[in-house]
Amino acid sequence: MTTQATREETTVAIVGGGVAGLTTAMMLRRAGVSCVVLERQSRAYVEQRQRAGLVEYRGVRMFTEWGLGHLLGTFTADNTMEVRVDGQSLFVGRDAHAQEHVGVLAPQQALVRNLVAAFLGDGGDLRFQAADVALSGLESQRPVVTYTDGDGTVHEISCDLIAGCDGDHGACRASIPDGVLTAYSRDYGVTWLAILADTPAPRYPSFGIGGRGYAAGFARGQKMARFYLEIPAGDTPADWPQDRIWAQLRERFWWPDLAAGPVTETEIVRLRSQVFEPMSYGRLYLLGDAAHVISPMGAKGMNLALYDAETFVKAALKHAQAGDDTGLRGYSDTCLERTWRYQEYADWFSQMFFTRCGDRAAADPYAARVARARLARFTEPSSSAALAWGELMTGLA
Ligand code: RFL
Repeated sequence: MTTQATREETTVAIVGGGVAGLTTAMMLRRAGVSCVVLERQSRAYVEQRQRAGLVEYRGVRMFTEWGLGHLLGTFTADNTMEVRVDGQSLFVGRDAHAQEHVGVLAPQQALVRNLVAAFLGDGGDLRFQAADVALSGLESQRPVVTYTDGDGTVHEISCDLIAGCDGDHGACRASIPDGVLTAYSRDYGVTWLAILADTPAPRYPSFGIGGRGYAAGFARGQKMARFYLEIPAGDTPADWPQDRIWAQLRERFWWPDLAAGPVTETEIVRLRSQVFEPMSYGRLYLLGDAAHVISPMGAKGMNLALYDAETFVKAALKHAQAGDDTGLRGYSDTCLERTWRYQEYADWFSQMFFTRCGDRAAADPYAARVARARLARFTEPSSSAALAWGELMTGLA
């Protein structure tokens, strides 16, 4: 005997309850457009998954414009960055423009937690542990999303639009027929150990580059920090016990008294970037990591996901409220234009820090000196180079 699926209707079916999906849901709800969010994981899981930490100035402005600024918290960032090149400290981002347009330190899991609470508190429809999400009829006027809930009941949701917000390994992009999308990718050949520790972060976002290897450290709260160490490809977290982590951080930052604290999480991260074009197919629109992954060197992935959400919502509102599909037709081009500008920033940053100033500089000493001269240029407050850096940091470029 086959079980009959439960049939439902909504305007926008959102697959994935990460930052892209939840921001989309919250904005649609604010505008009075019905939506359902389907998230594969449990609420507890998504609320503790730690990744990004900063919503840049442009993102803060966007949240504020939508009346959602309170969801970001009030822990403002300082755009100053300290770069220790073979132990010599350089400061970037101290010009007036960068200092006036600061972002907010909003650990991704805290932002997700706040979005979940706000959406549910507002009566929003968010379903956790939605298994086996599948999409059909993408080229029709009413595509369908099916999933199985925790009790084994199969649900069929017919909708106007699908927001594919389910990350790089989700079901949405995989539902697009072969040959439609083109993937553009870059692997930097660099592996990081991403570390979370219960310890106050360095005073400023900090980088250690030079002959001793790469390290970086960022605040994730008053007493929580994210660190990165470049490590040999093939290493596993087991190769990096706590003592070795702290010894290497102190060495690469040239900072013998860097305070240690309990390491709570380590993860291997490969530095890569990837963009899929176009970002839509029929009635399916890809948002955030489902469409593009950006090297974590740029620290922009979460921010890009937020802007995709706003672009999609504005287009969906025109569709739902006025039957006007011009925004939906332009969605992919609008997002790709911004995505590639951010990719360029992350690529430039990665090249400058790794292959030029970094420990591989020995392979090309001329390029290393050129890169260090370029870096020094950004440290001159009020120079146009510093202004350009500030625009990229704040998201205003
Ligand atoms: P997410 O956050 O991955 O959310 C996708 C959601 O979809 C769910 N899902 C499904 N749901 C239903 N059905 C399915 N079949 C599903 N498959 C997946 C998942 O459970 C999840 O809840 O994607 P989104 O919303 O596009 O957001 C993108 C950001 O998460 C990502 O770009 C950033 O985390 C990248 N990133 C950083 N970005 C920054 O802006 N600044 C940073 O400092 C920063 N640091 C980082 C990062 C990413 C990292 N990782 C993952 C390598 C640091 C790290 C270590």
